Amino acid sequence: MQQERLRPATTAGRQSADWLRAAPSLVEDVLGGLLASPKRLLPTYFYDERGSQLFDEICELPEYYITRTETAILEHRAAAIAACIGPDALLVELGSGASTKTRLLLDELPDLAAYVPVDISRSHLMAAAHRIADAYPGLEVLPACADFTKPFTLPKSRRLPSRIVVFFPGSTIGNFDPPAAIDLMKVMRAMVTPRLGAQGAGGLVIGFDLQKDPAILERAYDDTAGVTAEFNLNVLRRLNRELGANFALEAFRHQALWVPQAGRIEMRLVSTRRQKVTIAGELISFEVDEPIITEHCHKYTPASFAAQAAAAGWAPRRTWADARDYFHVQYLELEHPKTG
Ligand code: AVI
Repeated sequence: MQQERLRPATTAGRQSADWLRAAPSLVEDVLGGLLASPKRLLPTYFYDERGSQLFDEICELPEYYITRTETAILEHRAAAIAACIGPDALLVELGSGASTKTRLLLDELPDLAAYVPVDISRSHLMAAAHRIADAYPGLEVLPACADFTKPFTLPKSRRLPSRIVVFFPGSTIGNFDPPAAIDLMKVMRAMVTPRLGAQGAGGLVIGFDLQKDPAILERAYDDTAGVTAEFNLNVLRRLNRELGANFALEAFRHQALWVPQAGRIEMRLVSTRRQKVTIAGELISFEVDEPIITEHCHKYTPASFAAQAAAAGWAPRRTWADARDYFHVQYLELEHPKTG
């Protein structure tokens, strides 16, 4: 983990999905995934420069209700959420990206001990941290460049915090399969256990998407303008460029499929013909209609999310929903605050 003090940065900010860039070894992961059955690619690989732009466009699409809905909840409920966070807290945002939604909370938290945006992309992290520091002159901003799926050291604030609260919006938790999501929520639990002078038991403010009419879900991931299809196919373009692969993009089609038994949307790239592709010297064969699974987007019921949270030691305390009950923002506390 590298800790950063603020210094000038120029790159424009983005939405909060930079954590997905944390790829240890592209060749090994890609070959391992494509030689497996079914074939898989990590969603990590979506987020090259173009993929990041396309994700920003997705967030604005009429069919992609997630960003808009969560933002509306935060706009309306910021004061109540801030009351749960309480005075003098250290607020840690995971995968902070442009820290756009965070401002809604910061507006209601004038006495925060410090704000710690955490992101894997240093340029985006520093640019966003600067903008926040400029907009909130009294706030100590302590950006941390880290892969938040692994434990890392939290920076120390000048003022002693009363407690540590993690903010994890965007339904990014849904991109983790249940065991990995539980592990991540355990990492969050460890993050908020009393330390750095913080005496009080910590908390978590998290956004998660709910199960709903499959047609609405499938449209959110297969929009009429074809932006999500382009976002999905862009991963093959990236492999062609970075690994010298020879994917013919026109020989794959985008698919977003609701899988009810798993409670998730599966994004896939489906081979439209029998073909062979060379990647880093390896030949990969595709049958007609054979898919590569590129992303899982889990959708929860209130009970399924509570069960996942409980498995990681978290108990829900307050929940805020939109009028259609499409999305929840939830405040949780540790079930056993003393042991963390
Ligand atoms: C980043 N993540 C929360 C998005 C989602 O909805 O699962 C990624 C995405 N994939 C396709 N559209 C958006």
